[in-house]
Amino acid sequence: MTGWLWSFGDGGSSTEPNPVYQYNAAGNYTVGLVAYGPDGQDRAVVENAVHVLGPVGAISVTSNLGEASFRITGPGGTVLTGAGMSSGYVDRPAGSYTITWNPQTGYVAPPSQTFELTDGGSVAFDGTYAQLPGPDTTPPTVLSAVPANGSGNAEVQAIRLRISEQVRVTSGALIVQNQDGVVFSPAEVAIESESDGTIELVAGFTVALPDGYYSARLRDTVLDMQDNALDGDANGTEGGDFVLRFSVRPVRGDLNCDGEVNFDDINPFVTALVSREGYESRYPGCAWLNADCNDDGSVDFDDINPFVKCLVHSGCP
Ligand SMILES: [Ca+2]
Ligand SMILES: [Ca+2]
Ligand SMILES: [Ca+2]
Ligand SMILES: [Ca+2]
Repeated sequence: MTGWLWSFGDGGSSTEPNPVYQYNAAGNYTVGLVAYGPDGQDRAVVENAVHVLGPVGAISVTSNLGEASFRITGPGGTVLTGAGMSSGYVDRPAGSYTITWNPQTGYVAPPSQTFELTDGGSVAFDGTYAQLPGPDTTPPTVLSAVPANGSGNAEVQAIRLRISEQVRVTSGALIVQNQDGVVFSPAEVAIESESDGTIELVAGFTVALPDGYYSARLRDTVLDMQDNALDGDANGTEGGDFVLRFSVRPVRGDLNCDGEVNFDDINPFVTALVSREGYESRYPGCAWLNADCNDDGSVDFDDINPFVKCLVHSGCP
């Protein structure tokens, strides 16, 4: 060979046999070579032989959703698409990149974001899909009550019911009555919301409830915000009143909680004598200590004769 002519695809050329050439701009270049010798010339052309990278950086994409997918537009209209919770791109030309998240059923897509990628730098897109609330199919339930179900109380001026979620309470939904069917209407029914999402329904009376045996019934006309009816009977399906039984200053000798002391109290008295637990489960709301007819703080066989006296006198002396 006696001569060489290189063309580098960007207008540059060289006649060196083994030239070193520096490109000034990123791109794909076609390199050609014409070699001369005593017998003529040879020509070789290699298209896209050189890929010159410009200033580059890295892009990472993260999201909170496996089904996530996105589209990134970059300098010169380049488009990157991807999916999943994590993607990465290297050697991306510097410039402005904008991500657009595709919609996913049941979610609010993250907002679009734009970042400037600098040479040697990196940008990180992070998108959070927010789940749309699904329909509420869970009925509200009563979690606890004050006074407690089955308790005897010195004084009751308010009934407090802890309910699992926000509800709409219509008038007449809470009915409080004593053993004679006398209805006690609360002066005020207030709802107090707690940070854990539960609420407390407070029925306050202007004066303490008179002595007696009570039932407080919260009817299943109480609805949550999606119209699911109260599961007051706690059987897991909506509907069913919640019933609370308690007593105020119970009447000694009245073991069946009807406000009177008579022969109907004999069987429950025997039950109370045998087992407090058995009595309280059999007569919820009744006070076990009503069987303490000699007033010594316990229920035992010493109460039998005093109980008989109470029976005879239709009430303990
Ligand atoms: Ca609900
Ligand atoms: Ca139910
Ligand atoms: Ca009775
Ligand atoms: Ca006793």
